[in-house]
Amino acid sequence: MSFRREKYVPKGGPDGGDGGRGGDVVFFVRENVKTLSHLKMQQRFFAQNGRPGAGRQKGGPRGDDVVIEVPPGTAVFDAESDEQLLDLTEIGERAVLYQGGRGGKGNTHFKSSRHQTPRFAQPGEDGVEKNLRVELQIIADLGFVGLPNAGKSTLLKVLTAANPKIGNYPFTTVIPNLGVMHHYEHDIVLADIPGLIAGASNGAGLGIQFLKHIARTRGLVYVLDVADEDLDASWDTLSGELAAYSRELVRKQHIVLLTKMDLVDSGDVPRAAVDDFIRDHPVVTVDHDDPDAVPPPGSLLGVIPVSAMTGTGLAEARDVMANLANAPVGDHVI
Ligand SMILES: Nc1nc2c(ncn2[C@@H]2O[C@H](COP(=O)(O)OP(=O)(O)OP(=O)(O)O)[C@@H](O)[C@H]2O)c(=O)[nH]1
Ligand SMILES: [Mg+2]
Repeated sequence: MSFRREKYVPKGGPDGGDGGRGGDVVFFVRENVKTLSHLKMQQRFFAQNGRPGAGRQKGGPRGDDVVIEVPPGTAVFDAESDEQLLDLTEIGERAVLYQGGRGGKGNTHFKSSRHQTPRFAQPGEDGVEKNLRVELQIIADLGFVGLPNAGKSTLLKVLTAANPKIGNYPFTTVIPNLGVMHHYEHDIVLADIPGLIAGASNGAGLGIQFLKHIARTRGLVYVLDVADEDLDASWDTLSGELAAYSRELVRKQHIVLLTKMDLVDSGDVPRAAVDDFIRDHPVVTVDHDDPDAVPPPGSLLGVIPVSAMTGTGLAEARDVMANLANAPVGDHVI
């Protein structure tokens, strides 16, 4: 996209008024705008030039603003420097990205006792022309994180109406999937991102570039495969990579789903590994009826054994996930 604003250069007569200001470039967050697809149709936006000043010291009217409507979750970047310019999350938010250029000064300003008939006026400021990149960052309530092949997409499929690709190989998911989980009167948006591997925070694998998609979630759902050789090692890899990526992710409340429990029930995987994990990872209990009971940031609020295949534990998982999505976010400092 490209924005262009121009300034009128007034050529007032001897009693010339000032030129009007150029219009502003404004982003406006509108609730019923859901995507950025309209920006694919129109890629260039112009705020209007200020209008010329006129004789008899009449000032020119201001140029019209250009207002670009975007959904909540829109981030605006300078396409050249990659600097983030706007982070638009609130419905109704109105952000002036560039102010219209100042109007020219009519020649009446240059009258003086020695210069009774000034034959010059000051030109208005030139407008700016910028290339911007506009990105919609998903605002899900909860984000799944897990190693590749852990079963994240399968859980999204059974918990929501989403139909993500599922495969018995790593990196089946290459772009994030979203699904809506209905839980009583609440709709909870879940984000499934590609699997993370050790070194992801330094660029290994696929997942880390998608962590920004879960950066705004209210909570994280770690998905661990009970068939993993060492559940603790899987946990350490995931939490280590998230910590290396950003402190903010570590401060999120989270739960663990120990998935593929059907493999334990069938005897293919020893139950002891699951019991040990639950024993070694105590959860913080929260009194949901007490509004002041806010657990500290980064609390583990549940460890639930589940199976997407048989449905074991999914009812409890839904309840715990709903609590996580609606949990108050504390402002403790750690
Ligand atoms: N036995 C069993 N297998 C499961 C279960 N959930 C998922 N699987 C299998 O595990 C494999 C991986 O599942 P996915 O849901 O694609 O895993 P993922 O975590 O999304 O994987 P990536 O997208 O590659 O990170 C598939 O073969 C699934 O059928 C389960 O509850 N029990
Ligand atoms: Mg997947």
